Amino acid sequence: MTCLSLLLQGSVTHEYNLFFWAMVALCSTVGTGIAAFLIYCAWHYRRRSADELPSQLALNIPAEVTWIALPTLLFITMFAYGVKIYFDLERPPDNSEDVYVVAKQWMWKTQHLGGQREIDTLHVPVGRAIRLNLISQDVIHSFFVPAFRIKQDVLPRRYTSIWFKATVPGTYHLFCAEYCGTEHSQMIGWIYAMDPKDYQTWLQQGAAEGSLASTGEKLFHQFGCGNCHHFSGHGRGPNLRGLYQRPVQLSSGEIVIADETYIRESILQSRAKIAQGFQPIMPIFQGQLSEEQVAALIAYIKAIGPAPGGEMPSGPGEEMGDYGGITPDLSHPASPATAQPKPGVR
Ligand code: HEC
Ligand SMILES: [Cu+2]
Repeated sequence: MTCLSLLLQGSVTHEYNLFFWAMVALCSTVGTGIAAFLIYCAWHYRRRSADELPSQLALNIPAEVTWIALPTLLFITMFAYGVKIYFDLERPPDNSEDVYVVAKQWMWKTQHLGGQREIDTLHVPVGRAIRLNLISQDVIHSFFVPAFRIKQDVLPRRYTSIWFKATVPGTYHLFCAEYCGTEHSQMIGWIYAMDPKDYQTWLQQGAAEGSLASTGEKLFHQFGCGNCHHFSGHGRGPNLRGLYQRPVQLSSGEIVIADETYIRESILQSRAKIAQGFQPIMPIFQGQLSEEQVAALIAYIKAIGPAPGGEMPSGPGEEMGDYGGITPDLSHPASPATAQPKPGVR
């Protein structure tokens, strides 16, 4: 089982293996072919007498064209195939499930959207694409699951992401693949790929604190974010509804996409980038919020989603805690998918 399961589990694993072996086959065929031809020529055209002069061959156009065009085509095909796999690995499918991973010396802390937290383990359902949002709270680590053919650097201050889809239930090794200090070799864990039904049961056992987004909502109030960020668009801070993945115009003239890294930096280092039309009055939360809490706030900001109809709600300034009439559905720890209501999108 281990041997077989080492070969086939992830969705990209299959293609990845094929690509790898195709590359090995092509390169070794070309390599040995050239070596054999070289040895043959060295022997066949060897100098037979001291005064022998080689015959002067004229340029052979068809031969030249063949040995330039053929390898070029072969290797460009290989490159294109590699690019395709790279993009597949970089772009998670739309319906993938988010998991937040915080690395630290020397452990992996994982958080599900439903609020379930784990240390050095990650439970996932088979057949579902899982998108990991990875960040480190100290040095550089690397999230490596050989069976799924995924390896991604985990950096401080910046989110990186990678996705995978387990296809065979089982327990798979997780390693840290970047030397990160004394106990680096013990920074290991397990991915439990479960049957979707067992996974639902597993989910129901955790999440005592409610979904990740609802934890984020609590923090949002606890840290007074709502004093400035109203959901009506008339606060002292920008309306955060629909912020995720939206282009933001900065006062420096730059335009940035509000991805996880931007939102995180806006919270912890609010002065680093100032949204156009606003004053740099937001307190700096660096040191007050842990990476886990920031992840919860990001999950909350994502979950409040765009305003109904896609328009920014406008109207008279409203009280703090106003959600523009809709309360996001943050109450289902058992089904993380519902914690991200995107109208019309699944
Ligand atoms: C004193 C008022 C104030 C408080 C409190 C405050 N913010 Fe802000 N926030 C602002 C202002 C003003 C901006 C726009 C200027 C800037 O980018 O710093 C901003 C920007 C942001 C942005 C970037 C938004 C964009 O459109 O680019 C995010 C995200 C954010 N705040 C989240 C939070 C969170 C989360 C909290 C609570 C932990 C919080 N803020 C607390 C005033 C505040
Ligand atoms: Cu590490």
